[in-house]
Amino acid sequence: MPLALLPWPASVTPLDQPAVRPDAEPVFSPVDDCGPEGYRLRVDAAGIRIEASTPAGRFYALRTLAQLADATGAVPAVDISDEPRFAHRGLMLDVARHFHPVETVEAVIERASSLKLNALHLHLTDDHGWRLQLRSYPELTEHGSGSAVDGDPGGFYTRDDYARIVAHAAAHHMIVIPEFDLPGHTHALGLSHPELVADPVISDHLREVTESYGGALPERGVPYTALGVGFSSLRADAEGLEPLLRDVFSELAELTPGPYLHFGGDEALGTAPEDYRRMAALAARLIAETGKTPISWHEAGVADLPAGSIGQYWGFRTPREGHDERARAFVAGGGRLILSPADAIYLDMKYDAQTPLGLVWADGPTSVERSYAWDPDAVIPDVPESAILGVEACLWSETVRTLADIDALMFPRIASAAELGWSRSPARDSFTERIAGLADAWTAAGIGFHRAEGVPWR
Ligand code: TNX
Repeated sequence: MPLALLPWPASVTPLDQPAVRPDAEPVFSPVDDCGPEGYRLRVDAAGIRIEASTPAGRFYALRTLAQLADATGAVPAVDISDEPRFAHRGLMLDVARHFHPVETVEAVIERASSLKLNALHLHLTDDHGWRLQLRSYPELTEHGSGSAVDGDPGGFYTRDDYARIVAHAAAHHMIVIPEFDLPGHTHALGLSHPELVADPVISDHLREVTESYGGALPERGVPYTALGVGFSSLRADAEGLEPLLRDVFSELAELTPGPYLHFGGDEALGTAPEDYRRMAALAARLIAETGKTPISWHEAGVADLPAGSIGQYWGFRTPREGHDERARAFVAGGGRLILSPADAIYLDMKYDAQTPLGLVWADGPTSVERSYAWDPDAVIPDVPESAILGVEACLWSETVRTLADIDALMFPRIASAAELGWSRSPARDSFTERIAGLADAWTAAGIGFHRAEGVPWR
C-alpha cells in the first residue's frame, strides 16, 4: 500500500522504524532554506520534527501529517522533503449561476487547502446574477442578484461576508481571486444599468441550447435563468461604462488583499471584435491602475493588455481553434499562464453518462483517469515552464446547488489538479490507490465524494 499522500511530495523515504504514537506533538524549527511553501517532515523514534521557512510551509507539513495518520492517529516513520512545482494551485467556484452561502464557501476552502491548493477564484458575476454588494453601486445587487439558474433563489455577499471569506481563506493560506466577468456574461449588470448593455444576441446556437436544456431565451431587463452563454455584452460606446468599471474594480481592489483581480473576458460572442478588444484593454488597464495584476480568460490575449497580465487557458489538453495562440500572447506580453484545460479539470463535467449532475460539452464526460492524464508542461506548445504560473480546477454551477453537489463533482477529481499543480514528479502509478486511501478521512470530514469508476475504493 502506498502512503495515502495527495499531492505526492517531492521526496518521500519510508523509514524502517515503528510508527509514532498518536499523542506525539510535532516540534517545529524555523529554517531559511525551505522556500515560500516548502517543508521538511521527519517522523522517527525521536518523534515528529517539522522544518519550514514560512507559516505556509508549516501549514502544509501539518496537512501531510494529517494524511499520514491512521485511524488511531499513529504516524508511520518517514522522512519527507517537499515543495510545490507551481506557485498557483487554484480552485474556481461559480457563485453566479447558483449562489453559494458563506458557510459553503468556507467548507470549500477547507477542502481545497487540505490538498494544498492556495487560491480560491470566485466567479462573482454572470448573466444570472451579480453576487457582491458594493458601496459604490448598491443597485448592482439590488436588481441583479434575486434569482439563479432555473429560477432558483439568488443571493449575494455583503462586503462583510466577502471579508469573512477572505479571512477564512487567509487562515488556510489561500488567496481569493475575485472575478467580475465582462464584456460578455453581463446580463445581470444590465438589470440595474440598461444603458450599459446591448440587446441580447439570439444566435442559432442559443436557440439550440435553450431547446435542449429548457428555459426561456434572454430578454432585455428580465432576469435570465436558462443555460445559454455568449448572448450578452456591454456597450463599448456607453458613456457611463468607464466610470462604473473604474469604481467597481477600485472597490474590489480595496476589499481584496491578494495581488490579482480577474475580469473574465470569456465567450463574448455577442460583442464585435473591435469593441471586445477595447473593453478588455480598458478593464485590464483599470485593474492595473488599482495596483493589482489583471487576470483574464485566454480570449483576452487578442487585446492590448498591460505587461505582465495573466491569462487563464480553458481550452482542451490538446488545443483547438487557436486557443493556444491567445494563451501565448500573454507570455509574449511578459505575463504567465494559469492552466485550466476544460476536458481535464472542469469539475462540472459529468464523470460518465450516468452522473446525475454536470455537463458534457468539454469533449464528453471526464473520468478520474482523464482528469489526471495530462502534463501542465505540455499543453501550450512553445511556452517554457517558467511562464506557467500554475493550475486551476473550475467548478461552474449551472447544475450545482448545494455543498453535497459540490462534493460529488469536486471529489475525487480535485485530487488531479492538486497533484499536477504541486508535484514535480506525480506518482502516477499509485494515484488512484492514494485516492482510495483518503476515502475514510474524507468521510470523517463530511465530504460526500463520488465513488467514481477507476478508483479501487475499499
Ligand atoms: C464555459 S470556459 C464557461 C462558463 C460555463 C462553463 C460550463 C469558460 C471560461 N466559460 O461560462 O459556465 O463553460 O461548463
